[in-house]
Amino acid sequence: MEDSKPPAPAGKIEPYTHPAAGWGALKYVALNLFKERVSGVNYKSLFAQNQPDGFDCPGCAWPDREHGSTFEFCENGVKAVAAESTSKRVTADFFATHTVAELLQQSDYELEQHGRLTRPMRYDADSDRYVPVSWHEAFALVARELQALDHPDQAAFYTSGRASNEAAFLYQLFARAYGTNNFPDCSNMCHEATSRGLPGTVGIGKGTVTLDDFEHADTLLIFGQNPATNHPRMLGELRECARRGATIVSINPLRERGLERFTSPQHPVEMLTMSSTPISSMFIQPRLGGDFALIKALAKRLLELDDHVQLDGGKRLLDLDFIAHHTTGFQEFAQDLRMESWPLLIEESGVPREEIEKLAQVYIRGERVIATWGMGLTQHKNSVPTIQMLSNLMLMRGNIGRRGAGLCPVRGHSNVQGDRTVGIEERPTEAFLDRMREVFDFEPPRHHGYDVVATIAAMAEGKVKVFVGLGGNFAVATPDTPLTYKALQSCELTVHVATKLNRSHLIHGRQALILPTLGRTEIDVQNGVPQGVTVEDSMSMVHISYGINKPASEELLSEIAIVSHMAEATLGSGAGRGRHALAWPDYRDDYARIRDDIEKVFDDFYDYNARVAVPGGFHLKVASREPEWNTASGKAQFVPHAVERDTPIARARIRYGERLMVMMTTRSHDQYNTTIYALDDRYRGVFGMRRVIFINQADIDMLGMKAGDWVDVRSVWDDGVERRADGFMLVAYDIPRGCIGAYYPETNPLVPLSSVADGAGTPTSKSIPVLLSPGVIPANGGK
Ligand SMILES: Nc1nc2c(c(=O)[nH]1)N[C@H]1C(S)=C(S)[C@@H](COP(=O)(O)OP(=O)(O)OC[C@H]3O[C@@H](n4cnc5c(=O)[nH]c(N)nc54)[C@H](O)[C@@H]3O)O[C@H]1N2
Ligand SMILES: Nc1nc2c(c(=O)[nH]1)N[C@H]1C(S)=C(S)[C@@H](COP(=O)(O)OP(=O)(O)OC[C@H]3O[C@@H](n4cnc5c(=O)[nH]c(N)nc54)[C@H](O)[C@@H]3O)O[C@H]1N2
Ligand SMILES: [Mo]
Repeated sequence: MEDSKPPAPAGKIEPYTHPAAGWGALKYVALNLFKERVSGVNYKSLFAQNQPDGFDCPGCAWPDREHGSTFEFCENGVKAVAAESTSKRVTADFFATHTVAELLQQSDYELEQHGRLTRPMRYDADSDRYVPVSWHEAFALVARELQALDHPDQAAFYTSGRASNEAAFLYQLFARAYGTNNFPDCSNMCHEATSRGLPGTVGIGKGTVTLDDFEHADTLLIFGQNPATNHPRMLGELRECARRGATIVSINPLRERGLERFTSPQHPVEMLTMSSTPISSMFIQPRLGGDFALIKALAKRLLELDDHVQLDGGKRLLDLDFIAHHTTGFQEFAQDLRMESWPLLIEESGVPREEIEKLAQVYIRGERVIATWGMGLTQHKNSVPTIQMLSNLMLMRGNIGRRGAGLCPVRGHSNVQGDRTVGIEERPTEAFLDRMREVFDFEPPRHHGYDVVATIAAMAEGKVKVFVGLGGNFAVATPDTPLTYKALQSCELTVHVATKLNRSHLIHGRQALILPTLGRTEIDVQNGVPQGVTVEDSMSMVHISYGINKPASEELLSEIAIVSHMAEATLGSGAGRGRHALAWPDYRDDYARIRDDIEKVFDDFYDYNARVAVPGGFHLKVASREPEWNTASGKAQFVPHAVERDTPIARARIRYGERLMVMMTTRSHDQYNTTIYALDDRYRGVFGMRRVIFINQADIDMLGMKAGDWVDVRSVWDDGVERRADGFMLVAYDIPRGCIGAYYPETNPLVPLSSVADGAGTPTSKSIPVLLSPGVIPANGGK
């Protein structure tokens, strides 16, 4: 008889009471380096991160202070570098001893632990194993499959945001010369709502601030972001702001500990005296997706207060001069605000009126306000209206295009912004395509292509048959997991350019390739000359990055080499679909030539090679910062929006009452998107496990359960498909009623493919209507 003792929870819950970073972070860094067996020579890579002559940190897109001379310590940057610098290897032997079916049994965490990929591999159906393939054969296979398609739109080219400007530019050149605009990319799941929302208000889909503005801001509104985990270096900036006396407000359903107090590892005195700096002085906890109503309420309150001072003859609160000279649409917008109902805004935001009024006072007192935001604003149905409403609020007091003030979307992947800038865009503008035609002398496809969600649907319907991934983990990062798996498995060919093994390599098409590549930390020599690649950070600074570590294997090729070989094999010199031979070998021999051609397509990259050679690089022009408005009217636009009442969530709530929960899916402290480094989420007090649900104690009571109980989760979506994820432990947490939080990617099976942000197509990963029912502890204890 088997031992029938039920499994015990794999970890424990222990609320965190210390400041963010500090010694805790240092301890974790040491543990990580040990676990990854980072060798002595590779230690030095930690100190070359974000240095003028080092590499750009592959962690997040937060900018650096002039790529400063001191080592900018960042716990999660170290984890990202350690993960890439690991001495563990996935060899041909490894694949020979594991079938794909066996590997599929391993968790994402276990797959990550095998280390770096070392040589190209091809899937062999007879043995259900990956077997060695030569680079030459691999490229020939890609070419054959692409050439065999009836139409170029039967292929999709995914990009994850680590690809450099050079790799991304070549990739889009290849796919467009081949004949498609099918560019699903991670930004479709990330800041797409920002990229779609801001052009309609300020004329460009990017942030308007630089680090210099942080030095001058007196008020910072941090919406839906967890910087202590996802952008740790941002905390250093916020620390300086707080010490200068700036007011920092955190607007987040969770009171993230990392925004409360911070001990800066950069400041020895703070470390030695175990002291810390308070960061946020005000915490507003809207309900999930309630930011739209909250921001609209702030705008309405501002208008009301302005009416009052007008009557009293006091100083106006609206920046009338700015509104008159720089904007259009204010009258209609103000009219809509006046008509809006207070009770509705309060109800929808989940924030009491007194708090809204207090926050409005903070906003009004600010002379120079920066609003930052992350995934908490971008992954909802109403994300585009929310971001436009935030832009409206900022325009009312002229807080855009002025020193110390502005919009600051905080991007995710280290080059996700740059990839978009250089053409990874499924909806390209005519002007850009015209330029491509002029410079490269071929007719690029004009009709728009598929984004992430459309690509999955198209693969599932058999319309896309070849999937190429330049980095990332498409199968795991995307919504509706079982459907996405089926979609990928119905492809003729799946190709992944990757540094480490992940589940996407195992959820493969009829034929499949894993093409291992150099990471950003590694030396990339072409023709005997070390090559640098360039990236654009979240504040539009472009700089060059040189790897310093010895490559993980001699057989690795750079992403640029892989893309150019695929292109050359597919398009040939005039053969295949390409009507013109492009200079593929020249590009891979000398990356400066790619930059020369980027400059020909995009005017703002003038003198590209010269300007990135300067330490710290250069700032790419952001018109709305100047301020110049690239909108139809030539001015910034106020855009009114109504509170949307008949939503799937509202309908589900009518049906299920208070049992209906809205779920957000977020990152733990020890993960990088789908890469799970370890099983802790230190600041939220979760250790050794990931299958948890953060929930209000009153909701636990309402369900007739207690903290520590296990539940199953089922989505409420009216397409008849059952979506479920089972076995999560309830953790009582300070989160608004009716809202729950859990980690991504475990919860992705719950996100319906058709649940997306209006106008952006982003999966609504932060607002999924779900029901909880009693469940049992999983065999692995909820790891
Ligand atoms: N170490 C590490 N760094 C990373 C990443 C990583 O996984 N690990 N990922 C990178 C990537 S690609 C990205 S996009 C960024 C992501 O960085 P973040 O934008 O910080 O992303 P999340 O971890 O998803 O956290 C979202 C935050 O929004 C809050 N939130 C959720 N819903 C709402 C809402 O409706 N309203 C408001 N106001 N807040 C809400 C959550 O409580 C949480 O604090 O980080 C990047 N950096
Ligand atoms: N439910 C839910 N889903 C989400 C989110 C959420 O908050 N909730 N967030 C969304 C967001 S913001 C994003 S950005 C996506 C992320 O989606 P992706 O970008 O697809 O996922 P990552 O986990 O960042 O990709 C990690 C893989 O990239 C490969 N890799 C790492 N470095 C390199 C490199 O230098 N070159 C190459 N070629 N490969 C490399 C490794 O093989 C690694 O396994 O997920 C999205 N999905
Ligand atoms: Mo992201």
